Amino acid sequence: MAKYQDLANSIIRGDNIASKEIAEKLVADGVSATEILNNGLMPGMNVVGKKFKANEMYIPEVLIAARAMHAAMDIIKPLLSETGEEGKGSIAIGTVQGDLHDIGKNLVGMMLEGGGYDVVDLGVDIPAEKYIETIKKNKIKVVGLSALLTTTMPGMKDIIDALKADPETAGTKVMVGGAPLTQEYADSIGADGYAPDSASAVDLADKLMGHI
Ligand code: B1M
Repeated sequence: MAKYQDLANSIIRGDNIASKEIAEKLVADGVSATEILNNGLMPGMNVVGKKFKANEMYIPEVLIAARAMHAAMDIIKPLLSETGEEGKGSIAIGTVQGDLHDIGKNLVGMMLEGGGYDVVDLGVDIPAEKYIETIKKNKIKVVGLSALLTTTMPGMKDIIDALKADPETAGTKVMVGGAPLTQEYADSIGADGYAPDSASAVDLADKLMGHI
């Protein structure tokens, strides 16, 4: 559909007004949030990633693209949350210390909310102490760690070790995700689960929370 390409293009050129309007139009036409995400937003962000890597786009342009992505995500968020499921418990999520990437983490948060969870979103650049404090305060059983950089991935192990070292948080299950991660890496740092994308993050949360 040409509208999907228009949406992807609006992300690539960082036009947050157009991305919002096209997302609104697609929603009004009855297109599902998942289709908008998979056919418009993700392809757009993938092009941004490729151009960034090839030095054809620079940080300011990527940030503007991220703003356009968030503008469209705000439109589809209520649809992602409309599954009718509720009351499955609280999950805390955050991007690990040193890492400012939050688009994927925000998507995971939206999908978890849609899956019936109360999500405590800590934000980005989160040190171990902050996860521990939040887990204790909110009696969190599952915490999600996101990392997009190979340089910040190792910080996940430090957080997992810190959680295990504290009797009050030792039983908390840890799920990890982010583009550079693999199941093997997740296993090697002692995570309880790895999800490659936001949809499988909900299945994983259900498993870790004992719902399936
Ligand atoms: Co960054 N960046 N960036 N960047 N950036 C990457 C990650 C990079 C791969 C680009 C590249 O070179 N091709 C590269 C990392 C290379 C590496 O580590 N080997 C990179 C770099 C190098 C950097 C800087 C160091 C650049 C610099 O300063 N020289 C810098 C670091 C800043 C920092 O964090 N300290 C930097 C900065 C930025 C911006 C600020 C400009 C911006 C972030 C804006 C924002 O997030 N608000 C940015 C962006 C946007 C990207 C790319 C282009 C896109 C990331 C994204 O949002 N993807 C990215 C290239 C790429 O990935 N193709 C890149 C879309 C998103 C929906 O996917 O985040 O993978 P993703 O999330 C997925 C899954 O991974 C999974 O589900 C999500 C949905 O399906 N998932 C989870 C994610 N978290 C999960 C948690 C879970 C479960 C699943 O459980 C808890």
